[in-house]
Amino acid sequence: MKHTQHGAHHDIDAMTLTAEQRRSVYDELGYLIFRNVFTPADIALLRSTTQQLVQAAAGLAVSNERYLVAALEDSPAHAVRRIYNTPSAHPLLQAATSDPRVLDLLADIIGPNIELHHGKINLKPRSREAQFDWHQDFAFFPHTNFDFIAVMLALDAATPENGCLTVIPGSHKRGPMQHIFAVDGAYSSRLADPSALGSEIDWVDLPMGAGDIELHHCNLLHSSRANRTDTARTAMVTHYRAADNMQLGGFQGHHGYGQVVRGEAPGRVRLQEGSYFLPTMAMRPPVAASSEGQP
Ligand SMILES: O=C(O)CCC(=O)C(=O)O
Repeated sequence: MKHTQHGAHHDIDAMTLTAEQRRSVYDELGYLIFRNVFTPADIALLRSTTQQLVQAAAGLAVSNERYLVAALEDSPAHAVRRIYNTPSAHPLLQAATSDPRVLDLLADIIGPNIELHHGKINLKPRSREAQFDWHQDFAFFPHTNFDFIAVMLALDAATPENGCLTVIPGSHKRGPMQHIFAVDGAYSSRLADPSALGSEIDWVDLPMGAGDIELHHCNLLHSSRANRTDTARTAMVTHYRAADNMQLGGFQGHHGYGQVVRGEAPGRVRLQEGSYFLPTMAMRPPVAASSEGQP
């Protein structure tokens, strides 16, 4: 896979933009990057908490409801590639999911009433399995509208070499696409129509520094490659939605699911006109020994 170079707009620090400018860049590109939102001290704490949780999984060779493990290359051992359900994993991680710095950024985009959907930590041990195929998050968690956002907080620097996020800017405007889900004991989905990925020249890598935040629209096509280095690439990924957005299919019921983290529940639902594919897996929380449908 060829790696594209970063275009000029990808170096913009959305921290320097007004709320109106942030909305307009988000509408155009489908994502925003905010630099240095969390301090080095915050990141050190979140990283050591993550390390404690990873150490607690030492020797685990089969995934369970807390950990997704991957087979290492050139070694019979396994390593953690995901910690599920961060809001229930540790009080510090729970606090990070409702951190006002994050919610302030979100409020500019999806409004004052915000619900938590689910949270996880993605790690990239040196394993071919620790990568993400191209997908839209909406396909896994279809909702009544598109105010459903993933927030990625980098706990380590992410580079093209260690598997930073790659996106197709503007792809969210094409709306939800059909995904094919596979039940093979590991995360697996693919786009029904791979031609939607277009030309690699339009793919953009999003390097991040520890403490940076990337947020993206639920219909933004994104992926990330396996880590080809010995440098860690850890990211806390939390999904939020506007409180008038209701889920139509896919997994629900993660810890903290539907919790209002900012504002209030308006007691009504907003519908985005359209016809959407429902994921082909049952509506249930993640299950031991299978990460089926966990983007
Ligand atoms: O951690 C990454 O690089 C990608 C994460 C992602 O796409 C996801 O969790 O849905």
